[in-house]
Amino acid sequence: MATPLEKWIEEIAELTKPEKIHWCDGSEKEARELVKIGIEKEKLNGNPIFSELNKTTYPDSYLHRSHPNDVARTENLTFVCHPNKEMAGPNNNWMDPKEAKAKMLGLYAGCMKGKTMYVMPYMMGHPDSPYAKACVQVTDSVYVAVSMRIMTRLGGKVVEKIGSSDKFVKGVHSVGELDPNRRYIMHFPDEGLVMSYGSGYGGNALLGKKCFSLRIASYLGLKEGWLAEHMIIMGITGPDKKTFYVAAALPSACGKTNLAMMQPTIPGYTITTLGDDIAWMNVGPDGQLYAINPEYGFFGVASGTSMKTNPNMMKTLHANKFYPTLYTNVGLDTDKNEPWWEGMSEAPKNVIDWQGKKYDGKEKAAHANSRFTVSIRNCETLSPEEENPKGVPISAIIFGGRRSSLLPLVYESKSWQHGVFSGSIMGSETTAAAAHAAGVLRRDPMAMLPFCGYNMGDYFFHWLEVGKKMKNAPKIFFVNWFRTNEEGKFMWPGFGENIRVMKWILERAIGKGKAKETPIGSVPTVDGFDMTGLDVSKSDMEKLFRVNIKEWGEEIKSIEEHYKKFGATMPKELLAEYESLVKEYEK
Ligand code: SAT
Ligand code: MN
Repeated sequence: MATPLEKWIEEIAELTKPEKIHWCDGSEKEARELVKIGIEKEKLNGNPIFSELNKTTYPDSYLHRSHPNDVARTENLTFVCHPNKEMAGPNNNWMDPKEAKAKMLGLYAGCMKGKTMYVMPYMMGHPDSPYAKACVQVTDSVYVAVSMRIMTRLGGKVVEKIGSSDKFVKGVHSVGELDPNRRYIMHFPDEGLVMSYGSGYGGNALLGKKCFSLRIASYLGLKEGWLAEHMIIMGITGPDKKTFYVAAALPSACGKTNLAMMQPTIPGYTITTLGDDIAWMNVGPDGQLYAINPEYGFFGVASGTSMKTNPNMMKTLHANKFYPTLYTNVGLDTDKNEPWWEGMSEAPKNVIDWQGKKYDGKEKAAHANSRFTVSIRNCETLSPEEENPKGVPISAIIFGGRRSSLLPLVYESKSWQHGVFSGSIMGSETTAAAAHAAGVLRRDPMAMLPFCGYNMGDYFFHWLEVGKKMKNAPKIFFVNWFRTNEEGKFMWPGFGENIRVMKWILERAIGKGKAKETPIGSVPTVDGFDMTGLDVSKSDMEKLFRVNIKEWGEEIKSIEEHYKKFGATMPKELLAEYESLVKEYEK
């Protein structure tokens, strides 16, 4: 008797008509064979799928160039197909599930003719974790198959684990013609199914990542009482050798991965890394909040990563413990056959850019969204708790954003509800690197706007509900590394110095530490903040902690506009928090 998994694979093969079906076992031998196919046989836009980099300085590392029209997630082509539009909310594109299915079946018909279909059984989370989920993705891309080995716990005993059950998360992926007009990423939350066509890139194609672990999982979390969040997880160990764990959500261009791997500047402190992108958080049997990282690798932005911004990531990229490491859309130093990107070092003499053209310093060598894909097992700062199936207890939740004014370096929310309010109004100013004008504020609640798989008003409500289930809810903080002074200069040095902020957060989390109350929450007092050996003037520190509610007029108007978008689904508790902020302003 065929199992539901075997039947499903048969159905997909019937539809897509691959020449061969390859069930991935996740072994290194297999990965080496797939890479070889990508070097010798398959091409993309005239380039081999993989080219081997310098064997000595970048062993087991490969360059991949994607199609120039396929270099980032495509939110406009991403749909969440709930039975009705209201469930998807104003934060998602919606299509009727029947219509979406019909569209995808049309695109998939015969799309793998002459190709191999890779069947990838994988776990999101440790296989023994009560919070892990068994998944199966098919793909016709060897780049995706190799990437999934790095990013997930692929193969092993997953097929056995699924057995005769039909409860596994399904992903169907084909690169199709890489035609943006025939590109869709469709989510079917009720079926635990993702269908993706026409893109081979990152979050569009590695369906265990944003598609499942955030969009579908956030909806599962709503039904099952847990949280799937766009958060890093890190451990912080102080001089007393006690380790505390925090989870943090920061919008893009705020140094999220750098924070997860930071090198602390205060003696006696070390950090350990558990994840740089996604956290699944459940209330454990003891009423505490526990987090696991469902992923097993980093898909990090290469541009700007350096020994200064993230030395631990640079070391991770050279660790060469787990095969292989991929570089996508970076530049290439042709003398050394090494990857190169802006921010890494001075430009080498001979570079070709991410599209293979000679680099002349006018256009960027690496695409702004160039990436590396590397196993978390290579991580220099990996936490030993990464493999703990129970996850780690979370002492503090941190939200953040890039704000040049108004928001202090750090503040502590007054309660769980007030913390949810601060997450719900979270926003970041755009940087010049993005396609749009610099300095425009974009609200991105909990850094989940593109990833919440259902109506965001209901999501806020769910956060409030989870808070009520906990005995000992973590305190919620907000950080802003980007406040500027009168000359427009950043006042806070950031990077490894951020440990000082973490230290204060942990002191507050255990009911210690000095703080001053303000209308938006508590901020550090200058004498209660570790400034030993820090090159920031006392007056800048005072400015960094300053909250002047009289400056909040525009902000309040903008929050009102933001909340209006979610209409009647906005929880009344958050509207009440908004009202009390207005009262403080009007006082
Ligand atoms: O492409 S991914 O979604 O994996 C990365 C990102 O855009 O954040
Ligand atoms: Mn992300």
